[in-house]
Amino acid sequence: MAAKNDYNAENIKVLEGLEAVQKRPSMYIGGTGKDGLHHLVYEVVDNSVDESLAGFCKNVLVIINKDGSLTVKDDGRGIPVDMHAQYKKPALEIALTKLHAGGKFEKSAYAISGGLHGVGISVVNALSSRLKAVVRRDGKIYQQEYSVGKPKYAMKVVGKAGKETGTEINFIPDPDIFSTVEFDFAVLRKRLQEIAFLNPVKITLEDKRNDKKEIFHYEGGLVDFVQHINKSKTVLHKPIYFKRQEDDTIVEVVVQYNDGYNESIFGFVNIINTTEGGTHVSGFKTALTRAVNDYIAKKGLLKGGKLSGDDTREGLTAIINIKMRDPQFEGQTKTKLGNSEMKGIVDSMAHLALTEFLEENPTIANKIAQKVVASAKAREAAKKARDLVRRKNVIGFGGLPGKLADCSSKKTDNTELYIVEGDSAGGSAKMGRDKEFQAILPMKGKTINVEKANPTKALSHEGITNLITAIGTGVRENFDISKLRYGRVVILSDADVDGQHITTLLLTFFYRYLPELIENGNLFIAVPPLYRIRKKKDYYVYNEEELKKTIEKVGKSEVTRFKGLSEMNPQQLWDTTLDPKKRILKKVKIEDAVLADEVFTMLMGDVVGPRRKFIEVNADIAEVDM
Ligand code: 0RA
Repeated sequence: MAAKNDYNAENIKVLEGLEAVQKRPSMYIGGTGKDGLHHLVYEVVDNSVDESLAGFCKNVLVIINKDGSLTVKDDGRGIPVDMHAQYKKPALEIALTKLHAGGKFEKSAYAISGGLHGVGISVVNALSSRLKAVVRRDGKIYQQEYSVGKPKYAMKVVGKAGKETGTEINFIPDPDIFSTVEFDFAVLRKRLQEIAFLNPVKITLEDKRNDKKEIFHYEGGLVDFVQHINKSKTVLHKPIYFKRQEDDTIVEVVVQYNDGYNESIFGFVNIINTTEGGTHVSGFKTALTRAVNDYIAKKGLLKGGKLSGDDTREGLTAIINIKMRDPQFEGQTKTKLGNSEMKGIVDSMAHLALTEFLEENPTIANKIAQKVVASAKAREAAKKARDLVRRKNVIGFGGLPGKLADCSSKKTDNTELYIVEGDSAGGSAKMGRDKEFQAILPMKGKTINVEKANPTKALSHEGITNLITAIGTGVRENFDISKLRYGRVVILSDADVDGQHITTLLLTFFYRYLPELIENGNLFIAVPPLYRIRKKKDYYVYNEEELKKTIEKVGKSEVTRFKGLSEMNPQQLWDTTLDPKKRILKKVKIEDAVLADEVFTMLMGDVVGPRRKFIEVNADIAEVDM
């Protein structure tokens, strides 16, 4: 018999039917939009991955079918089909039609599960207009179909399975529940690749709508993952990898420095991407700071001085992957690990492993030492440069930059800072704004590309210092959200390629120096209109489609294309981009830190190959500005 036989039909704790899920789907899958829809897929895939972690499944196939359904097929042991003594129903039917309270029903069979993830396949069934389960076990093929969670017939044997085992779930999400029922290849691709990096399983994603197919299988696990993240960077050494286990907790870490200036640390807990960090990440940071400082002190490499945590993380890419029981998730998006014991566990494990590694690998250790000592020296120089610029910049009032037209309200909640491209548009914006709550900071020309400049240079750039001073929070290690001077920071640039370039440069700066501002939801991009249509009154439109529609509606009319913000007078600027009642603001979010880091490095960094490839692949979707 299988070793983990504590799961069988009798052991399932049955609590309630699926009505609760149908009544409040968001409680179980987070929402009923695009995210919730794809959550259904992860829910099924997670079960297959759990089966692979238990050592019984090697392949998972995910197929987006032409009929709008999705199939997840694995080669695990197959969901059990034996009869439940009390319910007189096969375990398969119970697994699919009853909600198993207290997280996963098979909790004792599987060490890990966390967050929303792991609520069970029955939730998927409840939210599917149709679902078909096929199980291959004991030489037979069993099958049952369901409609909005209810069996259409009793489980039946439909054929012989030979030696083959596994579970196959095919479902159509319920269009009465979801606002969209169209699966997105790119969304699934991203998450499935991440799962494959973190688990020893081969995942194939197939899209039958257009015959696309991708296979994710990484024998190297975390080492492959860090190389994938660093592929557009010049790395200093081969990845440093270690894995340690203590009771039920598995800590797996990979570290690789590159010649850049950015810090990229990614944390995962039970395969959940902890974008908000948490105790595992802070434990790792403490360990790294200590281990590197100890090494440098021992070798006498930084006389008298000590490295700050930031020094030891310049040019660092690290992934911390934790598997543990009962993770507590906190934070705005419930992606911050809260278990306090984890800080100490990761700290001591990582400190020991890193110290050992540095001792045993002097060549790599010296490269890292040189890198971090150089960054400590540069940081010291940057601080001096910053102090100098700050002094130059102080023109009377509270050290604010002279170019800033501040607002009169001091209430951070409803105040706004507009960063405006060009002095002339800045001038119009100063006149057109509502002085009470809107501040204007004009940005002359293109700001510096911080992806290519070291922190000393970046932080002594005048535009950047003005911006930092106006925002008030400080950057990186000095960042303090309580000092934020405006509730919204809005980038406003022209609707042309130059404007987009300026926006990208600013976004790069915010992402690298003030990511907390983005995470906190304070950063926005204003959308300027493309055309003005004049017919009795003025209409402003923001894209070609709107232009066509408006002309159709109002008849022949005078159409002007705005070339840049500077062509608008203060009133027009107010009407189109400043007035909270009419303007369009896009909120900047970091949905996927791994991807964001990759894209910024690729687009703004200095390795040309991947950028060329990106441009080739995306050329046909880019808008060309004439
Ligand atoms: C509980 C026990 C056993 C397998 C599974 C669950 C299982 C569930 C799913 C869902 C999708 N794929 C899956 N594969 C396996 C094994 C019981 C035994 O054979 O001893």
